[in-house]
Amino acid sequence: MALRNYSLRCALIVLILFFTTAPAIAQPEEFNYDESKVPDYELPDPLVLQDGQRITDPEVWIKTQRPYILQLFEEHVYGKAPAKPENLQSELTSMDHTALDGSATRKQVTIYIGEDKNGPKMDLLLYLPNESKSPCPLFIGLNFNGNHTIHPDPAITLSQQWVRNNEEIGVVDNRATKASRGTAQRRWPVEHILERGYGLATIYYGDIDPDFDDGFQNGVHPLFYKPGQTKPEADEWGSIAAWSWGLSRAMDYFEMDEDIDPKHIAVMGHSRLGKTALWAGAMDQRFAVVISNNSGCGGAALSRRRFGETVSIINGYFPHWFNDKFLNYNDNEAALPVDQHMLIALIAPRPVYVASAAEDKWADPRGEFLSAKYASPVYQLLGKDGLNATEMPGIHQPIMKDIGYHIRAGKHDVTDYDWERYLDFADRYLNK
Ligand code: GTR
Repeated sequence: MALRNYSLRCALIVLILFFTTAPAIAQPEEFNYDESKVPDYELPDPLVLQDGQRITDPEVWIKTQRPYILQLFEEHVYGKAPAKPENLQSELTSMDHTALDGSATRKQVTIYIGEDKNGPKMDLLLYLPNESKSPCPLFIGLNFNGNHTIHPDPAITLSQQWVRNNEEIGVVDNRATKASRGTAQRRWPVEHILERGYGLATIYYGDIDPDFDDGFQNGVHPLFYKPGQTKPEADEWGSIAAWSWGLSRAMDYFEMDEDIDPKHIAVMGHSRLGKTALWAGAMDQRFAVVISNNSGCGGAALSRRRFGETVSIINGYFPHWFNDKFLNYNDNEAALPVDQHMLIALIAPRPVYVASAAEDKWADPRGEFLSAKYASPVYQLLGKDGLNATEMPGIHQPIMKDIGYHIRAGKHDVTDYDWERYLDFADRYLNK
């Protein structure tokens, strides 16, 4: 990693702790919130081939350009992840048809990544609505602090994994306690999602890779090292790619569970997990709908705008999120062969929803909107609408096209307003 200086590293650890425990994100010095100071920039055009020719045939996008752009993101941004392991095993650890006052079936499933059951594993929590069609469509989203935080339901297994210390949510010595139960329920309107006819699946993202920079010694990465390898190569997967890869492993499970309709799955994520949802949706076309909530830099926001969080800031705070090649673009965004509108374009023609929050300037709401806008020509080539808007809409004026977008009032967060839009958006495609 780029940061070898001890005191710099200590300062960063303090900052990371602050950033990841504070309810709202504070910003460091040296960032720009002034639209008039956004530098001039030129975006790579997703519909121009390497030889300069413009694509007019959807087949050329599908067969040539899409794989090429996907590989650029793998190589320069998120890193290459391994294929699906052959030895993936899952085990139903509990099932209750009378959960949530009888409205839901709760399943808990452990997905073992390698052969060794003491090695990395993901605990998947599922709530499926009893009163709706089966197999059911569902939302999957990774959570920040353990499955037990999304609902006070005492039957949810309390995570035993490393969790970032935070007394406010009952985490002591990096372990969850009973006081952690339900502490994130405000962000997960479980009953309402079920009432609307969807199941909900969630996994603690730290099951896949604990979110701190340990040189990739824990989590899933070491399982895939070649003999003698001790960390990913410069173009191999960082943590975001690993979390996304974990979502695909959950999808592998959905394909085997008769109660779930694997063709009608929406992947949703907030902030770093919104970045993750976008990358999962780009990599894995089995996700039918992709939702990015306040994903910002390295998510929906255009890197070249350098508004709020920049590539060098994010690589400085979170050196493990992207691959090492992404460090080449610190304060050097123009050299990137991609920008984030191309990430959204990779999801085409599947519906994607980008959501911003007005006070979340760190995530550059306008940059998130512009990505959605500049991805639209690819949707149009494939016979879809794209965003179908040239100007940024006002607050609480959602756009519900094949690319959806809204900006709501308030801070960096997931609110009921956001979920209501996602459910409406999903109804257009998943629950007909
Ligand atoms: C911040 C980071 C953002 C966003 C956020 C989060 O510290 O700068 O890119 O990912 O964390 O995930 O909550």
